[in-house]
Amino acid sequence: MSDSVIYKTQGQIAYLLLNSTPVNGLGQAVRQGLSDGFAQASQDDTIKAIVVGSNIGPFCGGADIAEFSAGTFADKPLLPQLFNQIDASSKPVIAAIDGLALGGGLELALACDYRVATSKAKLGLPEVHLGILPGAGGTQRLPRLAGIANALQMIVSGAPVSAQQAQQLGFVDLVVKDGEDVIAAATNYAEQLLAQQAPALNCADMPVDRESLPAEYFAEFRKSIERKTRGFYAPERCIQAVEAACVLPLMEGLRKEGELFLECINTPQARAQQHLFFAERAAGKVPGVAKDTQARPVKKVAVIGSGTMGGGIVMNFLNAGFDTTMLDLNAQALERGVGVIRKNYEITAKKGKLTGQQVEQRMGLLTTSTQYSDIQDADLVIEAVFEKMDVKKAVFKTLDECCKPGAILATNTSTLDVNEIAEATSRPQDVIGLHFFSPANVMRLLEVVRAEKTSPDVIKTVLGCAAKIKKLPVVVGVCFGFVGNRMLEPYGREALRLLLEGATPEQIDRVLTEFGFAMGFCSMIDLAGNDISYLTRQAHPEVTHGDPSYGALVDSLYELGHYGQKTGCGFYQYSGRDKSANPDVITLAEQAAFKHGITRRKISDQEVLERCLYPLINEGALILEEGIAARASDCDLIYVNGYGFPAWRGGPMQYANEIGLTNVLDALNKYKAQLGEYGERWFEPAPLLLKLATEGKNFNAV
Ligand code: T1G
Repeated sequence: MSDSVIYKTQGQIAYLLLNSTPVNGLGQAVRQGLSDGFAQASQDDTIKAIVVGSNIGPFCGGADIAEFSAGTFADKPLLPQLFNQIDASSKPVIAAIDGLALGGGLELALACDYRVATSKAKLGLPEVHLGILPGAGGTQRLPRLAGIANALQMIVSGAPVSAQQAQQLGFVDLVVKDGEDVIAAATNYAEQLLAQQAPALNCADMPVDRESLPAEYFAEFRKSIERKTRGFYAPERCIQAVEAACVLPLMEGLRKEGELFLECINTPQARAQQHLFFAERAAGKVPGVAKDTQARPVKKVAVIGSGTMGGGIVMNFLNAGFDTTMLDLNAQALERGVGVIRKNYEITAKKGKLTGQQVEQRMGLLTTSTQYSDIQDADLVIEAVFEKMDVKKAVFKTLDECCKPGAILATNTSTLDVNEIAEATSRPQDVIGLHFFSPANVMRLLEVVRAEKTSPDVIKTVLGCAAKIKKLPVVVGVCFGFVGNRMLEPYGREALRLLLEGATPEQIDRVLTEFGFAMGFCSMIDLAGNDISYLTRQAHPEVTHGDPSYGALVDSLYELGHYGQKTGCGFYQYSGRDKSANPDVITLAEQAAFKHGITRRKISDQEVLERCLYPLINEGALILEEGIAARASDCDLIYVNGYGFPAWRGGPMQYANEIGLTNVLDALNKYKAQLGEYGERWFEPAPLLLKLATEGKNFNAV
């Protein structure tokens, strides 16, 4: 028997202990070990009960996700058959759950007769987050043990429950204190069962309480999740599987589950979501930052600037329990900033997501000051002042003079050169960019900008802080716009150019939202403010590469004071929550087209999509060539978590992998040829894209 599962006996009890770091993933070796161990225990007449547990701590993190893309998840023994054997066992099988039982890990436990768990254990079926559904009995056994409604909620949300909740829901029999030896507790439980001659239970004999739910229950449930699951394939299949449990006997229900599982596993969505799973794990591995690099201690945090970004950044650290000082030279602004933070917390409390006590606890960690001397002992300082180089340099010069040695000095700039800011201090090795996304207390993404001299332990430290404030850090290099805004530039350029050539804001936004973006480009720029876009371009004229038509429509709107939502008019007109077309935009587009000698024509939806997305992808390839991003999946994480790119497509680079780099290349070359001088200027394929497409490879090869 492989050492992936340890088999041992004690008296009349046999133990199958999963022994595969890091999370007992149910790869082929573990499946084989379980199958062999179970067969041995079943055939041994001296054995009256079986305990399934872990030899490495966490019970089981589920199927080995890496096997899906490798195709080895179908190597025998198969999980469903293995769990059916365990479920049908004539000897009671007890699961001893510590830490976590997720996916196939929970399905293994559900196939057991009884479950003992430690109080800190997390139990869940997160498969829907991987674009699949529980494929080893979860959709059939959980409804029998916890009821249809609870099972449906757990399976479609993918959210875990605590051991106590699982006990209330009926699929955990005993909860023991955290830290208690769960194997010993399961052994006691098994001995009690044997003493009571308790029967082995078989899920096949357990009824499903369909009658307890209204006839339209599933229809209502579908409606309730429609908006948030738009584009995802798996949620509907999860519902169909649970519906099957309501009408089919267990074995037929399991067959139906298996069919639906295979339907999901071969979808672009499943590939995309599993790509993002591993992308998040890979993002934490930063070239040049050794695993054993020591992080610096961070207890006290200071944020310079009490505006929208400053306040949002402060809230992250208060939420995570850090002593946090908000500094602003302007006392009124500071007072206003504190007021906004408290108001935000009170709104959250009104929604029942925070208690009054938690609001006061967070506000209690907040200190304000107008004096830099008050933050000299801060371990981490984050500057969030006006986006002007001389303003930022002045702040960093002051921080350099007043902050203690070893303090990390971070800038929240979204466009400026972090190397230049670092050189304004005598300690550039302690300077780093922390680019939060607005609203900073909500958006999960954190672009960590590594400057030329940023030291590895500074990077290690901010990655640790990011995890504590529940952010997803992605490390990028210094260039204009870093990764996110730099890739957004060609996307926005093309959307604006297409408006001159004949598209409408409604068409552009419809195509992009139908593609899956949370918001179309014209609505997004109206939200962010056309003035910001105009002023950023004024500060960085080099982005236009001498193209006179570049951003012409934004210039016209800016000159008219049509900044977007903030002025009630931009690409659309706004009155309150209502948004309507702004006919002036077409007139302004016609005038700009005439001025720049652009022929207006009917634009197809396909052209809108390709011209907005492919240059963005192409810019991603340039970024990879320059080493500004360490891997293509980092670009995907940035777009999915910071720019509303649909997660079910896995990000722009994964999307390119899915449609084929050759198709992206061919389309770029097509527009390069079709659009004359403009095409020559803006549709040159990146050498890396050309190379990979020519070699028949994709961005995962980088
Ligand atoms: N398969 C393969 N590798 C896994 C894994 C898994 N299920 N879970 C974790 N890893 C790796 C991960 O890539 C990382 O590797 C290391 O373990 C530590 O993970 C039949 C079909 C368990 C809560 O969705 O949510 O069962 O980067 O950094 O923060 O119905 O990992 O070190 O090389 O995340 O402590 C369902 C997925 C599978 C759970 C631990 N299960 N895992 O979090 O560490 S589908 C899941 C997690 C399934 C059945 C179906 C988390 C975790 P490396 P980590 P962590």
